[in-house]
Amino acid sequence: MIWNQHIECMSREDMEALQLRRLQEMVDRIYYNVPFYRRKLQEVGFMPGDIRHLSDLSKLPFTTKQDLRDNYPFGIFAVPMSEVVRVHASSGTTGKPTVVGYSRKDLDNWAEVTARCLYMANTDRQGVVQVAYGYGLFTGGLGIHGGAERIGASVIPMSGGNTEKQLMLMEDFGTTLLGCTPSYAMHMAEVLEQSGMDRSRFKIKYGVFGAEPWSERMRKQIEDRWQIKAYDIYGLSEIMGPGVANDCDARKGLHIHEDHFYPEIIDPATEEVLPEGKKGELVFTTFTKEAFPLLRYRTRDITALHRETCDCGRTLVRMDKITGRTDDMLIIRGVNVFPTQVESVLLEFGEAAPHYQLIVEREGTLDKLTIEVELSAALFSDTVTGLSKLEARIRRRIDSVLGISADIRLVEPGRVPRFEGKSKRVIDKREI
Ligand code: DLL
Repeated sequence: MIWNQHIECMSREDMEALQLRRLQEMVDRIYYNVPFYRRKLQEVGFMPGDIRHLSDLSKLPFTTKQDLRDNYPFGIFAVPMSEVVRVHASSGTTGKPTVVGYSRKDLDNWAEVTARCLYMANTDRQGVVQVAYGYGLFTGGLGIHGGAERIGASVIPMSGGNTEKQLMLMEDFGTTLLGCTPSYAMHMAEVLEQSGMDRSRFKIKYGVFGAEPWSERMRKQIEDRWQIKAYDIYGLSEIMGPGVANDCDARKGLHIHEDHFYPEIIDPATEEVLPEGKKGELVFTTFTKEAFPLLRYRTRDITALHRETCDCGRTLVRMDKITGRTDDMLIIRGVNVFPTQVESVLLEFGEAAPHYQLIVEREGTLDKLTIEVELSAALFSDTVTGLSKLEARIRRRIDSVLGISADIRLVEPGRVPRFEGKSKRVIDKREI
């Protein structure tokens, strides 16, 4: 199902013409309306009217998270507060949050792109959408909510947590699509299995999961345990919130709504733009945002782009499933690893539950990784020899697939924390 055939299946030529026009308007707007950007653009000798090709974008400066912090709270807004109808914020681990603003038109465009995502996940006005992303300053809840209302589905605005009630209403209200983080979907599946409720009484068929990296193996586990189709939804508050991209039934990456958000991939070290298909840091320029436009925002997310037409018929550029963020990457004795790579190896073992945490410590000048892996309930009663054999098998597999040595600590079911929102997989004791 395609929500906006005209845009989502537009020829590359027409899309690029639209993007160029929108980029020219956007750069002019920030030049005249945002002193922060005027300064930045003047520093590189840019004059309004200088954008003649899309590739001219690569001459313009980046925006970083630090720029947003330096201009806290509303310093980069491009419209007066009387035009701002909503603010959201992402809670950083330290200090002040990153604040983002929306005009009425921005909310309208947000609902449009999120509607496209829900259509990709086979949900239309017949759908009953249970939103178990957090409502509040986090963009997840209200973002999905807006898209679901736009398509005319029936929305159940649950927010995160209260798992038993989520399940009860899911059964009673006939939810067909669930939106939440993949880690919470996993936790809900677990509570459902333990509750003795009858899965056949549920109508759920689809899920849109995101807000954190998750592996293909985690997707398989969620699909098997829930007996649903799980779609990957991506976004970040700085650019809009959920709905920047979503995957379709072809599962060949996530379609980016590039008529609103223009992606580039750069080498994070040299800041050079990389060619199609090469992995690097994802950078976004917003074309249509009025209240909080961003020029070449460095997301720190790592992916690659693909522009050939998808099997689903959409021509929208696709990005690979995000494997991690530049700031999530662990360097264990010189080897780079992302938590999702560890997750993928652990889930090869049927005996391991999909709950784990990575503990990184420093011993002298070397980093030491301990992986806490939760056992499935069935295996927990195994003999000590059985368990130490499993531990050795996991250690060898981590070593051979990822090239790192890690201590494996098998723990009893329920020991690793569960999450209602974004999960915390890494405990980095090196910073303490
Ligand atoms: O997490 C927005 C969102 C809400 C997306 C609900 C999807 C669903 P932030 O809190 O600003 O916004 O966090 C954004 O989360 O830069 C990625 O690192 C990560 N992220 C979001 N979606 C995915 C995904 C929301 N599908 C940051 N896969 C982003 C991997 C994701 N990482």
